[in-house]
Amino acid sequence: MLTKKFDPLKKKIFQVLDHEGNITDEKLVPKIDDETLLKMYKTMLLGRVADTKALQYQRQGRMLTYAPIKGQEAAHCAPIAALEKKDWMVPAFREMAGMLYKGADLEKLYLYWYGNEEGNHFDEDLRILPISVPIASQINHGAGVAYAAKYKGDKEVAVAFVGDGGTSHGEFHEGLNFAATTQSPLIVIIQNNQWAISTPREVQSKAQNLASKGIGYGVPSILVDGNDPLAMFAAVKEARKRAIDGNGPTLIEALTYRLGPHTTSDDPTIYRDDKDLKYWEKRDPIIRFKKYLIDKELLTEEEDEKLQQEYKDFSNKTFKKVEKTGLVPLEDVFKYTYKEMHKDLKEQLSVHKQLAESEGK
Ligand SMILES: Cc1ncc(C[n+]2csc(CCOP(=O)(O)OP(=O)(O)O)c2C)c(N)n1
Ligand SMILES: [Mg+2]
Repeated sequence: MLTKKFDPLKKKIFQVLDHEGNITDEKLVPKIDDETLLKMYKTMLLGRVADTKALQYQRQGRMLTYAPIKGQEAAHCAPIAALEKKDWMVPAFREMAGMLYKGADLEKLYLYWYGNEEGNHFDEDLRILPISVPIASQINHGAGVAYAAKYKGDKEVAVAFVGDGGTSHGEFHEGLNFAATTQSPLIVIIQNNQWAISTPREVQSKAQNLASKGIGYGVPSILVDGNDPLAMFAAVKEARKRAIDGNGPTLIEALTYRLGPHTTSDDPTIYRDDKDLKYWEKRDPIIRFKKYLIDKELLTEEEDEKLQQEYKDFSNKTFKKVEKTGLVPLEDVFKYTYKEMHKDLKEQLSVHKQLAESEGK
């Protein structure tokens, strides 16, 4: 059992591919058919290209705001590849490649970051909960969904995502404890990108690693190289089996790195050492996975270049479609945050209207 073999209290980290994309131990390689391997890679690559493009659109003043995923594609896409269609995804806000893998359209995802909540409403069949910005809310939501599945006797699991910073939040602990005591089929993935905005991981928590936080709740826990798609896939497959067999939740810490800014409002050059960035750029999950697939003769450099161009064109075409919908009126932000506008919101709306009038808008 991986959670026993790689004990987070002994600081062991589970890895299948080394930093260059070579297999560390053949026995650890999970069984994944070629079609799935290629789908995983292509979705991670689409995520990377669509992400780079989104940053550009925002800088051009065409997109409201955006939270980049660069560097974290394996940490959140490989877990989704290890699920069944009927399983639930409970995203935070930095899981675009995973959402694409689960079947969300890029158009919807761009629409959301364009500022339209319609982009956060997915077909029910996809079983993707809305993007949820309140930190660690995903763990309570996920625990609830998982408990419901158990209550109904449905053989399905929920996978909830949280950041390293989110593990300091109450809801992380409440949700994990609830799932443990009810033995609900929940898999929690901590995308430890080593920053909570500008707060580094070492300042965030004195725990030796974040996976160890599950031990206190009696939850099998594992620290995984989050830039290794094969290791992430294997860890989630095992966790899924445990959950389906009625043995409750698993906590997986995916050790990764946020190569970009926190959001488009952030400037990491102020607080981040360039040396760290260079170190992690060499451990890029896409480069590693590409090397593995080329060695396996499932992909060539030429095919990869073609895919990149295809995804650039697709992203541009998709975003142009989104722009045609036009920005939602700012008034909607005040009107639809709650069912009824309360006093403060009414006041804020009237200030907004006065300002808009004085600016001749
Ligand atoms: C409950 C709550 N408090 C504060 C915030 C503001 N906030 C947005 S992102 C963030 C940091 C999150 O860091 P982490 O959990 O590591 O996730 P990451 O952004 O690195 O993916 C904070 C504090 C929030 N969204 N929700
Ligand atoms: Mg973080």
